[in-house]
Amino acid sequence: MPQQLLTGNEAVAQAALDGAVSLGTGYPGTPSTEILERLGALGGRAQWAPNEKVALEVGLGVAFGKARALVTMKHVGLNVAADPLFSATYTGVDEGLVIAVADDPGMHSSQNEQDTRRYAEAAGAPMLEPGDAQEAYDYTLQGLAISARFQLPVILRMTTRVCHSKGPVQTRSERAQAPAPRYERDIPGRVMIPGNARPAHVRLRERLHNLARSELPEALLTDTGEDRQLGIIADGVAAAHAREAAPQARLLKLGLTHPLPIEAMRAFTQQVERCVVIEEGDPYLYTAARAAGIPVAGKPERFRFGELNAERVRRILDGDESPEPEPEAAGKPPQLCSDCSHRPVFQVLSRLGCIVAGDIGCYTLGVMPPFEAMDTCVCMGASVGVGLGLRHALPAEEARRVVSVIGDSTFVHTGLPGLAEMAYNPPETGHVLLILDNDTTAMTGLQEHPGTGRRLDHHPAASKLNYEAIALALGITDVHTVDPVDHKDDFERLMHDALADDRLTVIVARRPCSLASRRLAAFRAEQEPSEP
Ligand SMILES: Cc1ncc(C[n+]2csc(CCOP(=O)(O)OP(=O)(O)O)c2C)c(N)n1
Ligand code: SF4
Repeated sequence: MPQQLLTGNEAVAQAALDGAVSLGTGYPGTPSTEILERLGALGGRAQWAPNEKVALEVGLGVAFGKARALVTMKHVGLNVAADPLFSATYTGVDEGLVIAVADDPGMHSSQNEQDTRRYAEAAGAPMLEPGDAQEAYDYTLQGLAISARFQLPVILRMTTRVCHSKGPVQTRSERAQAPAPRYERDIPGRVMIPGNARPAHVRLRERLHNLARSELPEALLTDTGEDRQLGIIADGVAAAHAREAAPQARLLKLGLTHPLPIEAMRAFTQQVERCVVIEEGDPYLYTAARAAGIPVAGKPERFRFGELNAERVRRILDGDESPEPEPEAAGKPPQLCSDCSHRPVFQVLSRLGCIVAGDIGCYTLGVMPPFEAMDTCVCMGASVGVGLGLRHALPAEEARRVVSVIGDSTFVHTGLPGLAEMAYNPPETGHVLLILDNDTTAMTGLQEHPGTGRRLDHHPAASKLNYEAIALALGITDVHTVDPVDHKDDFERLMHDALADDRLTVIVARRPCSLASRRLAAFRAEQEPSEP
């Protein structure tokens, strides 16, 4: 079998290709972004969706058409995609659909450390948890097979370490044969009106039950070590930390973590004197085990936060309550690039004393000194709604200082419905929406989106969104475009006038991200035919 040195993300992409996935779709988000980029680079069909909800819906459509799909996102993306997820488990799928979701324990690049395992349980989706690159490869293929066999979308739960750590991966020598797509009508199974959804829910529970009773839960666990005194139950990368911290212990490593192999867990605990559950994030395995009456110990609350490592696992196993060493002093805080087009914007917002309902992207760094010009940042797209709420609530003088600031990728992702709300329920003082159009999704590594007019591979797309036309179409008449770098004074005047006026205004501050411009120029130079 061929062997390659791959990160977990690269392994998922390779498995998608080898497993005959006909379409990969998703929305960028660290630590998941490279999966689709790699799939595209390997020659697979990979495309960015405007957001995770749309990505999952597209993937579901592919699977309804009896073809295989991979959908990728970071953990918070699953919040956006939760609506289709909870019904996709009811409708089921006709072919393999794997949803790769990357959690970020320790919040290296995220606003929270939510645990995707809760979603698998809540939505009733089977879930696989790789602990290294090889398992990322194997479980992606397993996920496609399980999905097709039990007709359910499967969640592949990754974490930052698994996504980004490299390891040797044995890959298949032959690619799977892609199934022949075709449409088979199934109205009761696909149209989730209450009369169809009620039996669909029963069907979902039966499918999960069948999966739990199949050979798979046992086949996907490993039971290693001889020790009869200490047993450890672990999942994902936590199992590797546990093995390092307690090489002598008996270790039950779970691959399928929904539905859980509860009876195998029970039998395991009966063969050891003491059994401890080692898991990152929420006490998901621990709670399930205890609810089933399985006598396991868990971890103290403080280990719910951040990533685990061998030393932290040792502390859990030893009941060591001494304070953990302070993390090494963080390096220089992140800053906007010196020639970033967001800089002059935040200088102006700071000078005008704005109350800034902010959003997520490079521009969130407008919160840092010297600007300190961001007052809220909740989740992608929230700038518009939060800004409107502040405008509704505050006394007029203060309300007139409120501006919503959103990046171009974020505007396309979830800002658009906010703009509809702004047009529909305008505050008495009006409102100002500032779209920072730097022609890229900079924060996650310069990905394309429907507003750049380029596809994932940077070649021209079929269309390019026109934000000004969208605002006009929604009924907002005061729409401006300005380059905040070359025409900073004009930008400041525009902002000043818009805030003073009680109208609804959209200002598009358009200036490409300097890094993205350089990368695009290099890409175009590469594409030019070389001289004979
Ligand atoms: C639901 C969700 N999906 C993905 C992400 C990851 N993410 C954070 S900001 C961002 C977009 C940034 O692009 P843009 O709004 O254009 O701002 P820029 O970084 O270019 O300034 C993405 C994809 C996230 N935080 N939340
Ligand atoms: S990558 Fe682009 S958008 Fe991000 S800080 Fe640098 S110049 Fe600004």
